[in-house]
Amino acid sequence: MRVLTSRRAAAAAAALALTAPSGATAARFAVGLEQGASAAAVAKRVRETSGGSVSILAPFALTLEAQSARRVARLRGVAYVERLDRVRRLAFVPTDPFAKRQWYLDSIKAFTFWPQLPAIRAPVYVAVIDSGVDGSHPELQNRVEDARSFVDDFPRKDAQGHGTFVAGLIAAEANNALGIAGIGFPVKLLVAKVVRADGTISPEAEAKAIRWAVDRGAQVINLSLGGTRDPLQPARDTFSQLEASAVDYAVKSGVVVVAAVGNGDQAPSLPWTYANYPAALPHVIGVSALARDGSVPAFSNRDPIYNDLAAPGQDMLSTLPRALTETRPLCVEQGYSQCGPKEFKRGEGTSFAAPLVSAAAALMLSEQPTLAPEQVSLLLRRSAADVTPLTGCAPCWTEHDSHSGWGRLDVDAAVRATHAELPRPDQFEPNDEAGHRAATLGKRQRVLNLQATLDYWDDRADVYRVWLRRGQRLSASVNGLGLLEAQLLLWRPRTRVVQRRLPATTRPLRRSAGFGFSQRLRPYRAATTGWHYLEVQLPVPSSGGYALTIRR
Ligand SMILES: [Ca+2]
Ligand SMILES: [Ca+2]
Ligand SMILES: [Ca+2]
Ligand SMILES: [Ca+2]
Repeated sequence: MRVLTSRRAAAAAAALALTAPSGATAARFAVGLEQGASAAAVAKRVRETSGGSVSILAPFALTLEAQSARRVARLRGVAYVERLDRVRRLAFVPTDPFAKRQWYLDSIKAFTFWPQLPAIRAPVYVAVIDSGVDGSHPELQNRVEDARSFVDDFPRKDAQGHGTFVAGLIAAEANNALGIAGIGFPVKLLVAKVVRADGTISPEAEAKAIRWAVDRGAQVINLSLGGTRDPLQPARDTFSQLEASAVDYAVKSGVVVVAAVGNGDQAPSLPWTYANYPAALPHVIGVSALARDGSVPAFSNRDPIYNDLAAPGQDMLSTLPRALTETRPLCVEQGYSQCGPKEFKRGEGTSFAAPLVSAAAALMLSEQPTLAPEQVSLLLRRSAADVTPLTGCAPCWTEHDSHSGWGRLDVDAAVRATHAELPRPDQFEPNDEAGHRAATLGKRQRVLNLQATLDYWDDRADVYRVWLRRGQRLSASVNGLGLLEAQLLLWRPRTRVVQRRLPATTRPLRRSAGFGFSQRLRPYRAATTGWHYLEVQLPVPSSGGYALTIRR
């Protein structure tokens, strides 16, 4: 063991020596050889011309270390000359004139993954369900694939400006020598207008818009909107079953749903300790805001569970409809938020944090189009940069916290993660409730073995419909594979609600016994014939796969 350790130390010392600069100005080059050229003969000519040191790398190239490789490219037998000592992963830097003022681009490493703006293979469709988008805006006119209004107004008009601001963050044309750079360069927008003139949104319009976006081929849905959640005061809790069903429809269709956790200035008190709906629904990626100094602003709602990650949401710069900025005719940057009304001038809110995550999800799907929503969500959370007191947020503790979720969005790490080992998808999602929302299992097989996943923050329950005849016995066991301490609950036929039930109204027929990673449901003899519901539930913070066995 000692030998190994000292050899490693020696190797480390050698590596350090190699990375130290050898001569102040010497640079390294690759010199490509023309087909059929003699490597030795070309090496001699290169050495004489440059005065540097040359070695043969392979039959097709030489390496040259010299002050300069000027004139080498013109030598007989040389195909090309290329510098070798450049950083391989140069970040693409957008040339848009306001890009330097988009401080959030660096903070989330928006373009680090790409050495230059890549050619777009296939577009990724992102739905912006909002106040409409100014369809004539020069930064957005080529990015809007389709638009539909679910209120009494035109979808490509945006009198309020919110939707155009959100759309610009996601998809403003990058590298067009104009204005800002949107992050999602492969994105085509599906614009669904749902905000009424008074600024409110009906759950019907939202649900119709989600359905339209899914059917129209959206791969990501951005919801920079929401309503208050208050589990302690049901009277002011705005849970909507319709909204939950619409989100289920999207998740079932493989669509990533991103929502702002909401701003406390619309809540009963500030800061507010619960994420808004729809961010607080399972499978929805809830996004909180970060300030430029790394803190989480007071307006950004806290939530110990449904706050998934944080992204910049203060001092934001984006596109605005010209009709809005024209009210300030002396402002030169027409069509951008710095010329907008007060509320957009230095745009802030979780509304503007969520679109950065939507764009990141689109970039991940551009790399790996087959990713399931729960894979995108888990990769985004796992690759986030932890927000702690050291990064500027005094009340944010290590790893997940109620202020910043899993931390700051890191686009580079998230996109890289799509090329590494992927988390297991769950083919039964969404199956978070009893009734029609449960996953139906085959009626006939006596023994059912299946594998699925649970996640305390995003998918706390999987519910399966299991057919039992009167008198038939059922037993089950769940194995959390060393990670999950899952429980089993069996519910009687015609149960509709198990997650949001009032505790006194319904009780399970059986609960599993045991502690740890393996739990068993002792045999139950059915009192009536019908679809029973077997729920696998995760009461403690963890995430991973499980194996479920059902015998009847
Ligand atoms: Ca631009
Ligand atoms: Ca943290
Ligand atoms: Ca699941
Ligand atoms: Ca589930």
